[in-house]
Amino acid sequence: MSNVDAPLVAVVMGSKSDWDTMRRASDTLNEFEIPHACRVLSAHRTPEALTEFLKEMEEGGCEVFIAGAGAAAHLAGVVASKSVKPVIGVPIESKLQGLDSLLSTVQMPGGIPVATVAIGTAGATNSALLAISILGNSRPELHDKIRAYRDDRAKKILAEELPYKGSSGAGLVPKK
Ligand code: C2R
Repeated sequence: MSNVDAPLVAVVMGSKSDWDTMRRASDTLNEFEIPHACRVLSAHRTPEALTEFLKEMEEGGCEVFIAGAGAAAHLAGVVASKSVKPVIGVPIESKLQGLDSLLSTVQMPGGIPVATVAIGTAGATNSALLAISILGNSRPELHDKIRAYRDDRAKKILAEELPYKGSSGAGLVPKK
């Protein structure tokens, strides 16, 4: 999946089974109108195709890579080994609740960094926000959009109502 403009962000994932998580990254990039590409590619299963894709993306002007993988998750580390662009790793939930994915992604030995976000959908969304924040260093309008996104979320939170009403300070009582 890719959109028509040259991708500024490339999202790779180790398996199609990761898409339900990684689509949150794509959705967020779409919300900010960031041209991006999404591909299933694996460091273990398709190493040559991964190398080719990374080269193609870099040559096309891609500025940030996002890599989502589960279990023995080498994908983000391998992407980082092949590019000096920022690489953001998303640990995918697994049979071990994603702890294996998290540790394999976050514990890069010194020298080749992977910026690792939270396990699962929160991490996928945040990977896109972080990528947009990086792109915004040379595109101030994107930082403005991030501020607007945060303001919007803050307004929604402040408008939330719980099914309880505060009492005169003694605690919370159920709403009538
Ligand atoms: P399947 O569902 O296809 O069996 O994949 C994928 O990211 C997925 O979460 C199970 C899990 O294997 C992961 N996978 C990796 C890599 N390639 C696939 N961790 C890799 O290169 O790191």
